Amino acid sequence: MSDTSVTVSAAANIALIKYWGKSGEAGNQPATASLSIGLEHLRTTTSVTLSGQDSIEGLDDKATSRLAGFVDDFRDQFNIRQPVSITTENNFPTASGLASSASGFAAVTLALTHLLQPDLDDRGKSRIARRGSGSAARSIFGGYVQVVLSDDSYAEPIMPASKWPLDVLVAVTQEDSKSMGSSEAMQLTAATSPVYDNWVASHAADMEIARVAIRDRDFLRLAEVSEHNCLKMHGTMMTSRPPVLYWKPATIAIIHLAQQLRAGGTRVFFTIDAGAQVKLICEPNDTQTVIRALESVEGISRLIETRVGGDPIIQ
Ligand code: 2P0
Repeated sequence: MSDTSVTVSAAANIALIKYWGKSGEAGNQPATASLSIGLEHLRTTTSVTLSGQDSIEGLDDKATSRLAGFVDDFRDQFNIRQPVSITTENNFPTASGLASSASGFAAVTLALTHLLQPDLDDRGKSRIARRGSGSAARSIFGGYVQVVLSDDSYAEPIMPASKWPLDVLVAVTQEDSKSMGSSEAMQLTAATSPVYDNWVASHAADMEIARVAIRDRDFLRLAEVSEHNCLKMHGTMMTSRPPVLYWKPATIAIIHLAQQLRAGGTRVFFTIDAGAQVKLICEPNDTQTVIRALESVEGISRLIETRVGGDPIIQ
């Protein structure tokens, strides 16, 4: 770390209570709150150096222009003109429902604010990251995190990972890019699904149940509300016109497996974001049982093992 250069590692997160839908066009203002867990080992590492001219390395053309727009927006907000060189790298597959935009925009936000706006508080950083991607507001923090809805929504930590260490398995069932990006799919859902309004209206109740379950470390309660909220989000997507259907056969097979395992006493539940991958949240004593059970499922190309965590690291 120096006054002119910084490297930041920020982690991906997965929402147990989902953000799906925006309340306005600008700044990714979410229509719903959300509650997430940080993923300790799925990270974006971003270096920012103050330089004579802007440059971005490590991303494809589409992601590069999205990041360039974000950097311009950041400078406009704070009336800064300083050019920056950015290099960025993910240690997990991008654009397949593994939330690379969350860790990516959180990492660049933390690096830019460190160098150019060092007095900004965590809430301010979270708001900036949200402008890059709604889910990035949450990756400013590790552990258990919630988004608070306001005129300028932001995330805040609700419990550190150390207070309730859970394991997370990511079953990759699709290696290529998902069929439709999140922003476009959200817009389509809000405009055409007949159950979208109900999704928004019933959201606060799910948030409250999840918050209490986390406070009480009540695994079964968190499992029930998380699976319900996930299926409700996907039901809302699937009833759009045209439908947004991300799942693969293996996605459904893992849903059944998780429910069977839990009925037999194994502490596991599933969640699925905008993609085909299934994330399984397990109590550490049961993780090996879940891994063995997954061996019988066809169509899993990779299993990533991680745990709740993901505090950002500034070097
Ligand atoms: C979430 N997802 O809460 C939800 C659940 C996917 C399903 O946030 O348009 O990349 O950049 O704000 O954050 C993925 O969407 O969307 C997402 P934008 P983002 O994690």
